[in-house]
Amino acid sequence: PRWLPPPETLHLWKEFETPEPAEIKAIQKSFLRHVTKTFARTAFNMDNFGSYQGTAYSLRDRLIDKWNITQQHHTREDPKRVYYLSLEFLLGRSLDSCLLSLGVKDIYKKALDELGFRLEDLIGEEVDAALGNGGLGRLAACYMDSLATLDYPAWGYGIRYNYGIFKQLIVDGYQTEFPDYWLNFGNPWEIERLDVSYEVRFRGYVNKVTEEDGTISYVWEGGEKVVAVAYDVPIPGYGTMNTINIRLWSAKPAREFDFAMFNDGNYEKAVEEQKSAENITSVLYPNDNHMVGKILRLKQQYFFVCATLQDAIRRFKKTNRPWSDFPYQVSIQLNDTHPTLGIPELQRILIDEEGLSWDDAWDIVTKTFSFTNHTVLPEALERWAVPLIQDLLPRHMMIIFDINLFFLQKVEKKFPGDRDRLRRMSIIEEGHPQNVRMAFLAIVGSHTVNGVAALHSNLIKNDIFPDFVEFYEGNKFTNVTNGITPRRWLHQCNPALSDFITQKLGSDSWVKDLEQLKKLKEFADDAAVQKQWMAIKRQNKVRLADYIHSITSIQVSPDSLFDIQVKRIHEYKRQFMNILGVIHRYLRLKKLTPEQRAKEVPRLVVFAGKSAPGYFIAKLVIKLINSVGEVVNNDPEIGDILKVVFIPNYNVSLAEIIIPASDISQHISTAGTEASGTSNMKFVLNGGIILGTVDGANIEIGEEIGEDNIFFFGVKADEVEDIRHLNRYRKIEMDPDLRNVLDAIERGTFGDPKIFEPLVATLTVGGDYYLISKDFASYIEAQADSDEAYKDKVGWAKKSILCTAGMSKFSSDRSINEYAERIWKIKPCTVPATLN
Ligand code: OX2
Repeated sequence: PRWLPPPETLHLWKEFETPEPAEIKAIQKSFLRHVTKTFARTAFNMDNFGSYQGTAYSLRDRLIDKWNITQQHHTREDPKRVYYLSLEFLLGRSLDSCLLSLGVKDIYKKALDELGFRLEDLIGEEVDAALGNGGLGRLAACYMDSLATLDYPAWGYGIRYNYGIFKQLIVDGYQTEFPDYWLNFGNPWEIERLDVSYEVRFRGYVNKVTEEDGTISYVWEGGEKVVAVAYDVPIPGYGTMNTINIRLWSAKPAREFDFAMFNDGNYEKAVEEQKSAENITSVLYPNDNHMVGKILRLKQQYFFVCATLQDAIRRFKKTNRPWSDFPYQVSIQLNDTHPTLGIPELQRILIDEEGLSWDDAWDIVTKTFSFTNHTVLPEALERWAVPLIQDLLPRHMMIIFDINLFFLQKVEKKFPGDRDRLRRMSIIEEGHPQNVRMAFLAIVGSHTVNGVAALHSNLIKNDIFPDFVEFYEGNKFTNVTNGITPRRWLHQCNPALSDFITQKLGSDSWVKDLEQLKKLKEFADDAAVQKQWMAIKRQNKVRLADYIHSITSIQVSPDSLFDIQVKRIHEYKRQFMNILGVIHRYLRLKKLTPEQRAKEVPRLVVFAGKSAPGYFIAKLVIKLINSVGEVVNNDPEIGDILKVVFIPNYNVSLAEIIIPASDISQHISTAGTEASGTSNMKFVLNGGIILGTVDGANIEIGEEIGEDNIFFFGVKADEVEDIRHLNRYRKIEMDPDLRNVLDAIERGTFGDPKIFEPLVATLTVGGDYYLISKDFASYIEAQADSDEAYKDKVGWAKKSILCTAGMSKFSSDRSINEYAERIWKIKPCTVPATLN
């Protein structure tokens, strides 16, 4: 029976459930209470970390108040909810963003100031929550911010990895990896929910049961069980009550301890079992855009969807609605194919546990799920070996086979006798072993499939899933161009520019309504605004220069052009082409007289990004960048005219320093390979100019800000296949400038050339799959154009203003509203300040 409070005590609860007033004295009291009582510190035993903890816990109380009211309000209203399922959430730090969302940053600053602490110092004490690899995980974090801010009743679901993405150190120019044990000092931003837990089964066997009336059912039994425990991360909307939840699952052993085993003297085995359960959520797989078929990863995926669906179903069942209501109460978004096992899992629950017919169950499933594809790279498309799934999830494998059978029957009906089409469209790929094509399963089990930028959504339709487009007659496939949250990626990371924009627009309403930025266009030619605008840019460059100096001891000039490429290191993103371009520039500079050199635009080229630990070629690119930097930065003839810096351990917090400081940022993927990109949006929002290919969201950014304000180069996506084909069948004509650059490497200009042989070979004997040679001349030309443009200070300032002014479309608020209206069919549910 449920516990109910004695009515005469209700007022006591009320007092604690009502958010505290944001007053200096109240803030100081809650800060000191946490510092002394929660963390057992005193006035004479304090440091910045202690005050970070006290501040975070004080803020956490405010978050929880809002979060509780939100949850109670949603329970009362019971709106349709969206569940955003993602194996990655790259949240970064929370303190600053929470202070801003709750509108209490200034008052906290004052309160702390009076106590002798500087808020800026505390903010730097927080470790990043880095439960993601790159764009995909950060997108999920931006979407949570927008869902909360726009008052949507939404939940994020993910895994609470004990180790986030590894820490990158550069040793002798090479990437080395260190574990990111981010929970070591506690995590103020989560609430452990030992009361919310579910069992998850693996392996075992499937029992076929024939009922008296002859119907057949299946029961999945035996095997081993682990428990999923919930950890809740509140996400406050900006300037609203709505505070949504990311529920992260952590694996625990099902039984506290196997005492039978223990008593048999098998202590070690009993402990081992304990460990193997916890292993499931131990570590984030550090691959971006690349699939590795490890069994532990498959376990993570099932563990995650199994716990999540039990949680969603428990919430649905509270209101005693019929199952047919489920898709009208629940929408589930799959962030890539990683959570696709949710499709057979829901089907299994509905038929095996809830007793629905296959058809009724499948109708519910396909009305509930929708799927976002984030890549066209073949090595990133998930395929799991049938025997692996059969062993780990025997009942799911049966269900996947049945889903496939019924699906192919429909294909056969629509295209009779087309054997090759059936082979192409089968969810099961023939081979030794057979494989499950997870994207096909996700498409068949979803009502809507979207790509993440216009070009990418077209490539999905025309190049990677054309048979499915034909089969579903164009329905099902759509585009939702990615977006970024303007809260973190302008208001928080660039406070000077944010204040200036607010001043010029006369209001800060742009923070929640990015359409307002369009009004900045009026100021593009205003000399005073231009001056102030570029002064802010310079401040941000000084901040980055200081950071670079503190980390690498390299002195860079804030008066040079800051040319930045920061993202995961990947061949398709072509950091290799960038550094080859740098070498080309260096060789050219070396041929100039000192007088000629003095007329050049000084340039700082910044790289940052992690390589997957097992990605040999990507790691060599890092080494080459550092070797080139070593030579160039120490060449007295070159001085400030060219500097090359690799900043180690790129993460969200570093991005917040780097992005506002760019003059140019590079987004130079081979056309058709970068689905969208999202850092391109962040740079331009901060008044940086893109030098990039006609790829991903670069194209739409160009449309919005105007082609005069972006440096495009390179072949178009529809030319790539033909060029690759030719490259395979004839000797590649190496661009002569590129040949020179490779000669310099091979001469040993940047150290032992043997080291770089495998890298150089990708361009020569390797067939240059990413078309670096083909694009090299136009890349160099675009770089020269950017030098010329930078000399015109007024013209550049105008471009920069027009960049920011044109970015309205790329707010994640716009993306989320599109998903909500067109795909999830959910409406905002405004949470009142207090409940009565
Ligand atoms: C990334 C894509 O590579 C990137 O282009 C996109 O902007 C981002 O997802 C968010 O949509 N893993 N990471 C991605 O795709 C996959 C798969």
